[in-house]
Formats: sequence, structure tokens, C-alpha cells
Amino acid sequence: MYARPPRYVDGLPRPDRCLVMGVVNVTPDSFSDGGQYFDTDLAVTHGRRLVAEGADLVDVGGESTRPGAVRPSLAEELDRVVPVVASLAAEGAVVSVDTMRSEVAAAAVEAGAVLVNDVSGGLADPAMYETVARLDAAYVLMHWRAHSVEMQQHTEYDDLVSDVIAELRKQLDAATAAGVRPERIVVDPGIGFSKTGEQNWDVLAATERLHELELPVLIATSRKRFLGVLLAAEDGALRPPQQRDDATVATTTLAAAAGAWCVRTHAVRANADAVRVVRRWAEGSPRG
Ligand code: PMM
Repeated sequence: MYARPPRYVDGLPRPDRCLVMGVVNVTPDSFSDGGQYFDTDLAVTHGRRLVAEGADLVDVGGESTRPGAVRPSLAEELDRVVPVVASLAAEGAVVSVDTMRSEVAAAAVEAGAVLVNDVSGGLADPAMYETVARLDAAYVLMHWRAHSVEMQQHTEYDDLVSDVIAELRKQLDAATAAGVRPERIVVDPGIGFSKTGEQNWDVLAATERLHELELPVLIATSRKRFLGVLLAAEDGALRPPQQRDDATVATTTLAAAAGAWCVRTHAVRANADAVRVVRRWAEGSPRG
């Protein structure tokens, strides 16, 4: 049994249970919602609904990171993300920005975001760590090896979980050397990023080992392909993304029980219920 990591991140909600981050993808090609929210007003309405359903944070992203995705330009990403962040933050939502670009991170924080969720963990943009340090924003640092077009060509590991932890540690050292405060950092093993379906399960099974890093852990499995493979039909057809939500609740429950600080999900309500069940279960009965 590993020690529990810190439960709190400076400046973010502290509900004494696993947090739920709701996903607001402002992209035309997101694999999991078919680009349904590629419009500022629709995205804001969706974010509002996620908050009403119990999201502790809403994660606004303008770049699809599904395998094979092509990057939008900086201007396009700014156009997609900043108005949505500004509207939701103005309404009191706790907003994170899902970006690998320091310019987008800075504009989003100026518009009211409090957390920079960088799936590249600082590796895609050499200015990211300095920017996050200057903004003094909270920062999700994810395990990452390459952009989406080629990430599935980088799935070689000597010892999967040890390598993921060692690579995260290297990214962390660089982030803190650039001035990011450790109290502001969350780590994420990057489910689906430079990992095969089987490797995703191996990383999830080792969630507690991530506590070696002594930082809060975020786990994002929602609607991902490896769930579609697990639940494939007899003819081999993958379970479609929109029908992976029940399985996502199961991974949320297990991640929360393994000490995750936060889960990132598309369908919020059921996951918000699940993390409350996990907290109550862990409390046990007063009789002990
Ligand atoms: N996965 C996606 C997007 N953002 N952020 C974090 N921290 N961790 C993830 O695993 C992650 C992420 C891809 O999923 P989506 O396209 O459904 O948003």
C-alpha cells in the first residue's frame, strides 16, 4: 500500500473526495462527442449543464487529441477557447483550459481559468513551464511522448509503470526548476497517450504506484478507445464512444478508490454520484 498523495491543490476546490472535471470540447472533430459543442454558445451551455450536474471543474479545450488528430492553428485555438472560458468563469465556474500552448494558457488564465491542463506535460511548448510559473496557475502535468498524429508509434517501454513514473519525474523536475510550485502541480499518467489498449489497463491497475510522486493524481478514461475494445460486439465492432459512459463510471469508481484526486469525464452526473459513494464507503460505519 502506497501513502496517499496530497488531497489538495492550492487555489482549487477541496471537497474531501475525488473531484470531477467535466469535459467541454470546443473542437469540430472530437472523437467522443462528434464535435457537438463546436460553437461558443453551445459550449457555454454545455459547461453550465456540467456544473449543474455536479462538475467541480470544467475543462475547456480547443484541440482534439484523439489519435491521428491534426493540430489547429494558434489563432483558431484561441478563438475557440477564450470566449468559452471567459463566459463560464464569469458565471462562477471553476475553469481549466486543456491546451499544450503557452499562449492559450496565458490568454485563458487572463480570461478566468485557474488550472492549465497540459496533455504534453510541458513537452510540446518550451515556454509552458515559465508561463505557468509566471501565471501561478495550477498545472496538470501529463505523461506524453509525441503529438497525436504519431503518438501510437511511441509505445515501447522497458518497464511500463516505472518508465511512466520516471518520465513524469523528469518533466516535474523541469517544471519546478522553471518556477512552477509543487503545491500547484497534478500528475496524470496519460491514459490512451503513447499507450496500447493493454498498457492502459496496466497503468490503471497501478494507479496507487503513481502516489510515489507525492502529488495529486488525475485519471482520464472517459469514453476512451480501450473501453470500446473491452466492450466490443461479437463481430469485433467497437462499442461507440457515446455508449462507454457506464464503463467510465466503473473506472471512475476504481480510480477514486485508489486515491485519485480527480477524474475527467464527459458524462458528469453519474460520475459525480460515484465519487460520493467512494467517499462514503471509505468512511465506513460509525461503529467501525
Ligand atoms: N485526454 C484527452 C484530453 N485531455 N487531459 C488530461 N489531463 N488527461 C487526459 O487523459 C486527457 C486530457 C482526450 O480525450 P477527449 O478528446 O475526450 O477530451
